[in-house]
Amino acid sequence: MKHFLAVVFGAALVTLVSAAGTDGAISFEYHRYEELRKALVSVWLQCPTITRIYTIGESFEGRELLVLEMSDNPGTHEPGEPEFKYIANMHGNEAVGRELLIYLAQYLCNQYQQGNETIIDLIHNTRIHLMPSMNPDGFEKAASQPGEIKDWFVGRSNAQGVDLNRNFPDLDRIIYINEREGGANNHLLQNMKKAVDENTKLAPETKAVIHWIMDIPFVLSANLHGGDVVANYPYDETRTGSTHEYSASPDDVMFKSLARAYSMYNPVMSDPHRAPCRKNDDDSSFKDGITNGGAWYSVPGGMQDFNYLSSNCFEITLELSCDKFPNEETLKSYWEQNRNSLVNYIEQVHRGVKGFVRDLQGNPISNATVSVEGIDHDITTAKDGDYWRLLAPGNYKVAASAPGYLTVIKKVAVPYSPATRVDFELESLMERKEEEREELMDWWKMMSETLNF
Ligand code: GEM
Ligand code: ZN
Repeated sequence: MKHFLAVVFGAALVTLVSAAGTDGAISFEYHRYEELRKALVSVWLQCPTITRIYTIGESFEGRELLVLEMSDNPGTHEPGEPEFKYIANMHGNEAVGRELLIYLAQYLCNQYQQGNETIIDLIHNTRIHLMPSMNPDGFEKAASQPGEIKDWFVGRSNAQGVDLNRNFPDLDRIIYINEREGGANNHLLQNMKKAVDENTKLAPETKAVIHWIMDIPFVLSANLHGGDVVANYPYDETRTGSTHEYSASPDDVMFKSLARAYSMYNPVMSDPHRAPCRKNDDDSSFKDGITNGGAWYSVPGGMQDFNYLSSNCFEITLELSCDKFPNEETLKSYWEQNRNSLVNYIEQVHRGVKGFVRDLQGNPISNATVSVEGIDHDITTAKDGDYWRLLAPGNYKVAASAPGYLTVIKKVAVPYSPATRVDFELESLMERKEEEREELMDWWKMMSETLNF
């Protein structure tokens, strides 16, 4: 189908004509920084009621860390609606994920307008945040190398030479101590925002993303990389410090299921006969197109585990292409390989248990703890008392608790999807004390009347 789309962009009239290498309004080419901005603005102009562009900060060289949000209510967290994010290009030389997120934005907007019900439901029930580039400085450096073949490392780090996927606070080390000696099992950076701001070792890109993770109640995320083809899940850092060692998180079962939900829809990633990217690659830990991070190789200070250990957000790492910066002509085939995976993975945010925690008067209790028996990783309620607890199918005992309230425990059966709705009403201990006092008074009155004094 030929598309002719004219959109007013600033004062200029930008005309996009479909040609070879395009799919609807998607044009499969690389986008430099200015082109990336324009591509996001075009999506916003085409779908203004379901999109918003915002920035979470600036790179070291002053480029904006742009996000396109897609939701039926852009700009607001709707109580009960889960939030999802994709981050790409944190290694500036890994270009495929960056392009795929631009194409995904264009695709979701097109499909929404064309009445695709799956996409309409997804956008109405999810707040989706797409960040095509976490390292725009690195990308410009990688992209400005002459010729088609790019160096394997140029542009990987940010402009200060920092590898952003080694720059996050190493919370794995803390959780491994807490596992042995007792201590918090999540939200390890609570009340430490100031320490983050003052830490001179953190790159501006890292700081901006840390604040983003801490400020928005994200439930699920993926971090798009290149250089191999696999869906990688926590933990990334090994317990003993050895280079290769399976490093299960408390949510190992769910993480495997999430990684599979991506790999299984990608015919290349899930192909059991796929040849390794390079002859001597050690991908012996890959099965069904997924791997545990530590089993592959240990990564300290990564973003994936930081999400899981500092917030309620579950993140996996997607390696999308053997080449980090492949020829432009191959971009369309990467889109075709990953399109269904990208959409299906967003759908995973609607699994497990979700609901609200409130007091007996119906007031929301924010920051209440939701814990699952047998899984040593608690999540907390957001501002409106809403929570989302991703869980694989099974029977669970779920508890909601908050300081000053009596804990409530419920038995829940969880199917593969959709999420089971479970609300909690917590009785405040103050109310309980008042009730007990009144009961005691009644008893005393009755006794005194009976005994007649
Ligand atoms: C990786 S990140 C994915 C792999 N994680 C583990 N634990 N092996 C990195 O940051 O080194 C690969 C990449 O750069 O894409
Ligand atoms: Zn990478």
